[in-house]
Amino acid sequence: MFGRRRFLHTSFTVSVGTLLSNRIYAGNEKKFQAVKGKPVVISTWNEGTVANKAAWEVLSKAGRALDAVEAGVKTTEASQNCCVGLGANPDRDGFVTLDACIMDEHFNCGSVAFLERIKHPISVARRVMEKTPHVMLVGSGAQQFAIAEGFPLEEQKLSDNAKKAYEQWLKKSEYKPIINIENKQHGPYAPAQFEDGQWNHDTIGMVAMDVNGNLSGSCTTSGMGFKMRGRLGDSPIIGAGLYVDNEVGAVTATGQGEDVIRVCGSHAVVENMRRGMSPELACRKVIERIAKIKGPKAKEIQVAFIALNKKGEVGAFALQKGFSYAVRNGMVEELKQAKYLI
Ligand code: SD4
Repeated sequence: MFGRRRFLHTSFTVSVGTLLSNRIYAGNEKKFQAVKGKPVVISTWNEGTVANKAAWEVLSKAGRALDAVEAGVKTTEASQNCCVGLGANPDRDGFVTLDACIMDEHFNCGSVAFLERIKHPISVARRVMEKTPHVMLVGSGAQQFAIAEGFPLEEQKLSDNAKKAYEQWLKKSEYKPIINIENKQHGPYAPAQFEDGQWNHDTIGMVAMDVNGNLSGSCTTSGMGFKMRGRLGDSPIIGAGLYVDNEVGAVTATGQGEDVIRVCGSHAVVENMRRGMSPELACRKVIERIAKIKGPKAKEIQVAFIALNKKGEVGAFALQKGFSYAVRNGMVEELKQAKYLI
């Protein structure tokens, strides 16, 4: 499925405006004539390519960015994925708990966290935004709201993949519920990186600009695999895992949520763009700040940001090697490897 996409090994800021200004898209969406810098969608990790397709269905028909970012990440929530949706890895007590947030072009935002047994947390987050006077609902309250809104309560059950991974983790972590709380080596968190080199996360964050130039973003995750029960990362927190300012740009984050939260990561990247930085530089500056704060411990974690500015330029930057992000607009559909610091 990735065969027809171009894999670039170096990342650079893509001026979508430049790419599109002279060109009419002549692929499957023949009817759609892309205009300067828009529409465009970017999202985190390899799964982003699939999610972008669903978002593009909306954007290419002149739909709203908000609808695109919801539709896009719903595909990941519905897929078998280690780190998004009900098929994902559980917390250390064996329960899948989901976090998500969404933000539109008017600073409207909605979020759910520590949500169990609901297949599409991103859509519940949108309902929180649209139907309540609140921004965040968590835990059983969020679940209760979801049920009242007609979302089915799914079975309390791990996917086959998650069950295997959990059993494996229990063995390797020498899991001891109480002692591990104080055990810095094995708990309360699972390692940020597994022995095979894979990062212990793969959240999907997506930001998009529609044909009218409006920005929106979404972010959805099961959080760190084998996390402490009740733990929340950055993903459901507006300003940390996601931020949208329709005059400036939209940003989302992935990686070790604790370290994104402490610098209000996505908001900080947007503010850098407000001061005139390109999306990539704006991401880089916040990654550098995290690296400075962490010192030598920065080597133990991964954090990455993707950003889109009002001109339709996109960029990304990661702390470590191995972060990919997917870009889609009227002429580009590709998975890119982000530049990194360490
Ligand atoms: C979290 N930021 O819960 C999420 C995890 C993640 O890629 O993004 N993984 O901390």
